[in-house]
Amino acid sequence: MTSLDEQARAILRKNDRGGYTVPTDGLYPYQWNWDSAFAAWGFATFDPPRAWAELETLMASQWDDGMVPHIIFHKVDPGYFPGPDVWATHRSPPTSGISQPPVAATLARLIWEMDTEGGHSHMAALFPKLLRWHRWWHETRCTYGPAAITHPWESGRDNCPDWDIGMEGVDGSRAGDYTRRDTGHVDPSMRPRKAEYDRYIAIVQFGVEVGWDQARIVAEGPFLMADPGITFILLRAHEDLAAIGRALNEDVTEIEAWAAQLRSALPTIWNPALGAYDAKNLRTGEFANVLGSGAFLAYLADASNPELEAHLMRVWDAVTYGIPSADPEAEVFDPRRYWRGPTWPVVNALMAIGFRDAGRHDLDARLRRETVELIQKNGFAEYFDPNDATPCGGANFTWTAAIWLTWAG
Ligand code: 9WN
Repeated sequence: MTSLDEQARAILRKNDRGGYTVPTDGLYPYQWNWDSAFAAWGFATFDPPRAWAELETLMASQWDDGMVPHIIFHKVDPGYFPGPDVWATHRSPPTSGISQPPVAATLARLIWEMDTEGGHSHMAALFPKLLRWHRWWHETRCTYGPAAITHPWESGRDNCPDWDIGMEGVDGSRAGDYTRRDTGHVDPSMRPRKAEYDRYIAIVQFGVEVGWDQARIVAEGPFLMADPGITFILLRAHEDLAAIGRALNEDVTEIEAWAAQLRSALPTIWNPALGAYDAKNLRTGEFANVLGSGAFLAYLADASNPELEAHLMRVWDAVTYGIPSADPEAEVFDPRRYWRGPTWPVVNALMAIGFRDAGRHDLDARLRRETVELIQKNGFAEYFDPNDATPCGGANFTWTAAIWLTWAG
């Protein structure tokens, strides 16, 4: 029996397609944005040059406007839907037309700390690209204050109840006929339902219709919601990018201003009725009234408070393993359905970065212990049932292996 460290390294090697890593074989055959940044962090523990290569491949697909897309379709694979033909962004290599949580600067900073000398030239070359991407977030997605998403897939927490009120306004009947591939790879009861998938596709179709004009998508698109998760991730990433810039003797005034502006917008996503940060439909101004993992990412940006912490302890104590993606006491809670209850080791790892920085070693130690137990019991699954540790979604998952090597194991 090989050790879990060895198994984790083998997963990263096996999911390596040459310069980029797929999240898992079969279900996700392309390069995904935030998965790739976690893969790089994992590689940094045993192969720093490969870690930098991962970030470089990701940033090489940056659009002219600065956006770094959520999927890069390096080699067409019929095993995933929607593929490049549906997204129709007409790029080479083909990409999707939305972005994903900007964890790259935060993880690049950690990788650089692990490879200070060897990583210097890589970090210096990546800095201007990360800067352009952060400018894109600021100018294109933060026009309402907090970070907005134009598609649930942009949040990375695709199917979480946070987006239900925004999805109600999307006409899924426009999607027409199509064949899903995800439900052929994993148990359909763990995946989003057809009604949600129809809407995902309809939102993509709108992007295609307007030629992926991001300003029009924000102004007129069928879905626009403030995402607490991305808001905290971006705020933290701005601060990490500024720290990287200072170490490189770059002028970081612009980045500091973005961070200050984003921090000052946090009260607009605090829902007093819920007593927590909350997603908000930016078309109507209505809060989702849903307590989810996005709110708890506040720790990553040093933005938690006692009221939020009381909720965190309540939802955490209500399950056995890890922090659940939705409130176990809420009606919508579904312990195995995609982002509607299960715990994600990768999200636990992000929260733990915040716990540690806040000096909350008690919370870090508990989360680590529970995440280790999940992986020891049931392997490197994409996510887990937080009540009984059932492994869910894809197996041999890149980011679960990566956070084992960097944090949990
Ligand atoms: C759509 C790859 C990605 C993750 C997301 C996760 C899931 C895709 C899907 O898989 O999303 O982007 O088809 O379900 O929700 O966070 O990056 O692992």
